[in-house]
Amino acid sequence: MKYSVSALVGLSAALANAHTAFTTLHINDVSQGDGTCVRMNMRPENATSPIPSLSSNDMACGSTGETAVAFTCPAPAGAKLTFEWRVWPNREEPGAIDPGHKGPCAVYAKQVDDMASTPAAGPGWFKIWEEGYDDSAGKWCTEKLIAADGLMSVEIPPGLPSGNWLFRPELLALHNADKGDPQFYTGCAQVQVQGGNSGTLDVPAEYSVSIPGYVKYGDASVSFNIYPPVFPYPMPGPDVYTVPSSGASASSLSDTSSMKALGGATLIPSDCLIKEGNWCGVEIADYSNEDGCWNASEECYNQAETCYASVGPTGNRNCKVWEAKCKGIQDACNAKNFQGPPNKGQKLQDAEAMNLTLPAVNNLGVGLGSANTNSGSQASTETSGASMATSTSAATSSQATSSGSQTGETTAQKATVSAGKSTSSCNKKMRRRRRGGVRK
Ligand SMILES: [Cu+2]
Repeated sequence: MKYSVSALVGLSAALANAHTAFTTLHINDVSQGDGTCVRMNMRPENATSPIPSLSSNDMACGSTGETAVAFTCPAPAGAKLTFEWRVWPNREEPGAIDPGHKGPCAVYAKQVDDMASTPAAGPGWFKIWEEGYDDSAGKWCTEKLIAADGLMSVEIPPGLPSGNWLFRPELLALHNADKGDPQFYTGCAQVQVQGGNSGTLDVPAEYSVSIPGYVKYGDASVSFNIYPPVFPYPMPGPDVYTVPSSGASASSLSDTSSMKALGGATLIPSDCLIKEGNWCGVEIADYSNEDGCWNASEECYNQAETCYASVGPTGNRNCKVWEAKCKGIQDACNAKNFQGPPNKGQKLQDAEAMNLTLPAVNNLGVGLGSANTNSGSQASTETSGASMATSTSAATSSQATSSGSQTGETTAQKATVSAGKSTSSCNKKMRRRRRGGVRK
């Protein structure tokens, strides 16, 4: 029973179209692992393609996004979420999105009773952050995203009730919008908010939308000509909804059962020796004789096969790490060392670790961190946080209002694109470039 699984599965190369995909979720600056808790298009051949139609259910969580992934990531109420976008989901090359893809960004949220079975498509979505065109910086949101190495951060509104949530980052590329081809990119993060309000959030009707349905062909926001643009740009979708921080908004307090909050959600098992996407490798049972050894080897390779079969466009690096463990068991069996498993319970080295440094979220409506320049972003003001210390004046940028209209402002959630690191040079020492907060 010697065989190698990696030979069975070729990692499809692909995707040189310079589109983009949301691949990786970070919670409070900790990467959850490529693909973990992330609904993305699992078909490698078009994983980075835009959503084919504005009326498609794919608009909710991307193509194949109606299918839940196995794991849901826990996050404390008010946590910082960072969404990572890549041209090459497997990091084969760096880049967030082709520079020709200019347009706005947003993040939506939806509470789901059952993570596994509540449809993503349909009603219940509201916008927690957006940014369009920043006049003062002369940049679209996507341009700032590129400058931030594809990293976009928002704060979970502290007033959100505990429970299962889908968080949906969205990019819109407008380069062909005037020709009837607006290109949306999206995906969803499966998150279980913990320690928040109880009950269900009542989102006022004017802020609550269906996806698909919240934007239609012909709308000004998706027909906008960027060559040359005539501002202001009308943002797609509803205004950002500011979630009240108190429990006042938590309407029905009757159901506080934590069981319901857990509905359909499987958190990452604590006994994972290593994880790839939404697969987790668990230790092989003890054995003490020859048969047991070979059975253990086989069980290990079976897990490897499951790993390779489960991977999406982000790759299979950790499946290979797991497979090396299996090889170790096999080698021990051949050496007639029938006690095992070797290195029992030892966590395996994560081949995906990238040592990113994600800057703090800048508060309330601040858009993508626009470097240390004066570019400022959205109007919002009440930013806080260290990097913002100097920024006092508020709605300086006149355009904040003109361009993004309802962008951010006081409403939006803390948001910024963190000045992250290149997603590509995973093995290199990451640059320590850090883009501070927005200065006005
Ligand atoms: Cu594209």
